[in-house]
Amino acid sequence: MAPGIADAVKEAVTGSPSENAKVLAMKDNIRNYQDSNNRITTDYGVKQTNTDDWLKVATEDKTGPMLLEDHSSREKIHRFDHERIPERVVHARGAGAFGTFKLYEDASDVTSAGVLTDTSRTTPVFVRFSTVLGSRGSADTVRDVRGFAVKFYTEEGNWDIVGNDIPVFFIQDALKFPDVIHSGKPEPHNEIPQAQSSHSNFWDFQYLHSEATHMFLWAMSDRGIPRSYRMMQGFGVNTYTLVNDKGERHLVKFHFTPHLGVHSFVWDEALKLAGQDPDFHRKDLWTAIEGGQYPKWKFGIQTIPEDQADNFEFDPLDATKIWPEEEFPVRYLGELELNRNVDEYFTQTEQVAFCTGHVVPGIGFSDDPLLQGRNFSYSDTQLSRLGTNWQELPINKPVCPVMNQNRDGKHRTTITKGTVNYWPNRFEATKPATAQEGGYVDYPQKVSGMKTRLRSKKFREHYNQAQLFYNSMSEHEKMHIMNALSFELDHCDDPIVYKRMVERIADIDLDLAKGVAEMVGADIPEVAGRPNHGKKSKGLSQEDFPPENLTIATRMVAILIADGYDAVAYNAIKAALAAQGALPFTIAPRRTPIYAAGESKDSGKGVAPDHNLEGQRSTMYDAIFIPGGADSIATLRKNGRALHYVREAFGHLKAIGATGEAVKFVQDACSLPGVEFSESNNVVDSYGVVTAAQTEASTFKDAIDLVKNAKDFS
Ligand code: HDE
Repeated sequence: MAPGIADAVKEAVTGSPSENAKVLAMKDNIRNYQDSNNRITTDYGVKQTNTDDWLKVATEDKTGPMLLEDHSSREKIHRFDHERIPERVVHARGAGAFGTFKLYEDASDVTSAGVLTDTSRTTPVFVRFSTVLGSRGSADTVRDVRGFAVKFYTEEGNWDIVGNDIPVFFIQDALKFPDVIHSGKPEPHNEIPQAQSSHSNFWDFQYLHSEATHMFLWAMSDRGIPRSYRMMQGFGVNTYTLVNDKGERHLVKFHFTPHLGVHSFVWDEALKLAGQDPDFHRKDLWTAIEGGQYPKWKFGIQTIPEDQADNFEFDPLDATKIWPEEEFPVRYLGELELNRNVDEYFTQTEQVAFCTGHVVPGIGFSDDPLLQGRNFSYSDTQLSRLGTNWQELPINKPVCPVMNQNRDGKHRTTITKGTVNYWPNRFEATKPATAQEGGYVDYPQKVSGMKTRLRSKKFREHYNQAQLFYNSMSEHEKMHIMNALSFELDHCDDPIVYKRMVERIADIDLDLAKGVAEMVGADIPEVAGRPNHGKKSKGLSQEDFPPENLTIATRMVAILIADGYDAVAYNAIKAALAAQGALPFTIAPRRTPIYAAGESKDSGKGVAPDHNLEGQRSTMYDAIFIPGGADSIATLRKNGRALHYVREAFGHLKAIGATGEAVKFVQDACSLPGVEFSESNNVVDSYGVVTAAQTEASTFKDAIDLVKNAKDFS
C-alpha cells in the first residue's frame, strides 16, 4: 500500500462489488431520487411548487405572455439545452461496468507494480466496451473493431489499458490516425454511411496504406462481429514496458481472454440485429451483470527482455504485428470480473476518460510510435470533451490521494486549503516522493540517433502476418472472410477501389482474391501478389478459444410453444437448461397465457410467455427448442413467423432441438434443396438439429451437448 493512502480506502473491503474502494470513494457524489419524501428544488436548492407551467400573465380564460423573470423555468430549459457534450471522436458508442481485478500470480520477476505483484489485493476497475466508427446512437452489432478499455483504480494511482478486441492496428505511426479515421467515418460530402466500413473511402485508404493489410483482415473476420462483449478477447495492442525492483526492463503486451470463449454472429444475424435490437450488446452485458452471471476474463502478459527486442523478423514495437504465441506464450496472472452495472450512464460510462499515459510505478511505455502519439492524444481529447478538470469527475478520480499544485480551470470542485500554490514552498507541502515512498521513477533509457521522419526496415514489411492470420483460420472462418470482403467491396461505388483492393488481397492469398474478385466484379487475378508462406499460428482462430468447461451458462434459448404444447417436454428442457446456467425464454404467438395439452383454459393457470413471435426474433437467441403437442405444432405450422423462426435459426447454424410432433415440423421447415434428415426419427447432430419422437431424457442431454459443442453458435 502506498504511503499516505486514506485510512478509509485502506480499510475498504475490496472483494465485494458493493463495497470496494472505488464504490466507497464515489459515495459522496451519489444522490438518490427514489425517495417519496424528496421534494423538487432548483439547482440552488429552493423547493419548487410548480415545474410544469412557466410563469405567465394569464387568466382562467386567456393566456398572455410568459415572463423572463421566471428564473427556475429558465434554469430548467437552460440545463436541458446544454445536456449534450461532444461525443467521442471515435468509440462514441459504448457500454461500461464496474468490476474487480484479482491477481493470482505474483509477477515481481518482471515488474514492481503493486497491482501485478501483491496477490492479496483486489483492485477495483471500470471497463468500457465500444464500437469505433459509429455515432453514439448507432447500432451495436455493426462490423467494426470493438474497444476494450480498462481503468484499474490501483493503490498507486489509475492505470488504464485502452485496448481493442483485435491485437493489431491499422497504422504504425500515430500521425496517420486522423487519416484512417476520416476514411472510415461517413464520407464528408453526404455523411453516408453511418457506422460502416463498407464504402469507397475506407477501402481506398486501406489499399493505399498497405500497413493496414493485417488489421483489415482481422476486421473482416468473425472478430468484427462479436456475439457479445462478454465473449471477446481484449488486447492492449501497443507495446508497453515492465520494470522490476532490480531495474530490469521487459517489453510487454497485455491480453484478456474470456471465460465464455470467443464467439461471433454470422453476418446475416448481425445485419438483422442492427435493426431489430440496436442495443443488443449493451443489453447482453447489462442483463448478465444484473442476473449475477458476472463476465470474467483471464488477464495475461507476453514479455520480451529488452535486450532481445532486435532478435525477431518483426519489430516488437510495430503495432501492426502480433507476437506469435508459439514463441511468446501468454502468461496468465489474474482475473478480471465485471460485477456491477453503472448507476447512471452519463456520469459514469460517458464521462469516463481513459488515457494510455496513465501508468503506475513498475509499468512504462516503449518506443512504439503509435503508443507515443496516443499518449498525447487521449488527455488532449478529454480537454475538449470534458474540460480542464476532467480528472476530478467521480468516475475518473483515483482511489488514492491526489495532491499537487494544479489549480483552477472551469468547474474545479476540489477545494485546496492552505496559503501556497507552488513548489518549492516554505511548508514543504506537496514534496516530491522518493522511490521508496512509491514515487514513479522514469526508466533511464539510453537514446541516440538521427532526427528523421524515417520508418525502420522491419516496419516496412506488411504482409507476412496477414498471411499467417489467414492461414490459421478454419475453413468456415475463411469463408466468412471472403463473404465479408465481398459485401464490403460490393458497397464501393468507385471501380478503382474494389479493383485495387482485389490486387491487395492477392498479396495475402490468391484463392481469396479470386473468390472476392468474382463476387465484386473485378478482374480475376492469375498470380499471387506474393507467394503465401503457408505458416500458421495458434491463438488466431476463434476455435482456439472454446468456453472453459464447455459451459452454456448465459446462453439464450428460445422455447417455442402454442396452445396444446407438451408440458412434460417443455418443463424438462426448461429445467435442464436452467440447471446448466443457460437462460430459457418462452416464445409464443401471443403473450397472454398459453395452455398445455389437456389443460383447461378456465384453469386460470397456463404459462405466461416471455415474448411473442413478433416481439423477439430467432436472431436474438443462441438456440431454439420446440416441444411436441399436436395442437401446438398445428398452430405453429400455420404461423409464418414461427416457420421463419425455425428456418432462420437453421440458416444461422443454430442448435435446434425438437420432440414429438415438432420433429416433423422442424424437418419440414428446414427442408431445403440438398438438406436431408436421416430416416430415423431420432436425428442427432445432423445439421445441428436434435430431434426425438419420444420425449426421453437423452434428447435433452443431446440437445444440451449440441448447444455446448456448436462451433460458434452462429
Ligand atoms: Fe484510440 N482514441 N487512438 N485507439 N481509443 C480514443 O480518446 C487515438 C488506438 C481506443 O472507452 C479517443 O477518450 C489515436 C488504438 C479505445 O473511452 C482519442 C490513436 C487502440 C477508445 C483516441 C489511437 C485504441 C479510444 C477518443 C493512434 C487500441 C475508447 C475519445 C495513435 C489499442 C476509450 C477518447 C473509451 C478513444 C485517439 C489508436 C483504442 C481521440 C491518436 C491502437 C478503446 O483520443
